[in-house]
Amino acid sequence: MNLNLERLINEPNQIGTLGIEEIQQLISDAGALLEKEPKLVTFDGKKILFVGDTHGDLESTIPIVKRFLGEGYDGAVFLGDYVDRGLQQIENMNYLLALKILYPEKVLLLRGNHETPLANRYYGFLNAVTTNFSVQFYNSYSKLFSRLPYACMVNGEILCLHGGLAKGLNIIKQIENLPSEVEVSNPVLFQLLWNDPRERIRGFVPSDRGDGIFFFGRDVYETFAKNNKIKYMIRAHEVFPNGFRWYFDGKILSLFSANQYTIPVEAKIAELTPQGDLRVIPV
Ligand SMILES: [Mn+2]
Repeated sequence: MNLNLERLINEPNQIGTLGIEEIQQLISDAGALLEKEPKLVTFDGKKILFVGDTHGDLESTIPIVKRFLGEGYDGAVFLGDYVDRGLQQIENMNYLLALKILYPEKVLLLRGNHETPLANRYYGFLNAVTTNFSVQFYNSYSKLFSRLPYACMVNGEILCLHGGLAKGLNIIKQIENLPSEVEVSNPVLFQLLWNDPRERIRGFVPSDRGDGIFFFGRDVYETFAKNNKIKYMIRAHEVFPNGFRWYFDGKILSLFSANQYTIPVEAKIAELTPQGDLRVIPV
């Protein structure tokens, strides 16, 4: 069996017609690629697209991918949270896996806190996969999720990750040694996927998201950025009605890229322009 990936990307309505064997092939081909990727990916390019949470909203992912393919981008960094909550979680994930397999060097899929069984048990993906396929099949996805990279350094100065900085993370290279866990137990990894920045706090403050999750203040970010020579951080994980927020006077860009969500959102993505600016773009 040979999937026509190009056709799949160009005719997204095909993605909902895939059978279990075809999806298994997507998972295994993407898994083989991800197994070779480091947990901290380095990526260089002049024109790069950044995408926040899509949460099963294939209707938002399609125009984003179309833009990526049509406008001469050197790469696209997806910041995690592809599944849970939305109407087409399986389709959204499979569509992005097909894109990754077609453009393995240009497309980067980072892990979000929703690429874990902990989130999938409560927010819909486990249910979607078991209803349509089986519990065993869900395990193929969760194993794949454990292989996703945790962060990306773009042009040596833009740090991309899903959630935020973590207690105990001082040097960016530490991310390289974080484990590939299906159930996330490493506290630094857990916080990378779950933490959020906050403007008017100092240090780390417990988050209302749950145990072991923290808000981090500007002081935490500035120390980390100085020690690791980071110019910007781009992350996702938080929803805003207008789809984005700049934290700490333009140092951290937070993106949310699903138009259809539990609240109305004007979804946004961002691009690094060849001039070196970060530009926020509507989806
Ligand atoms: Mn998230």
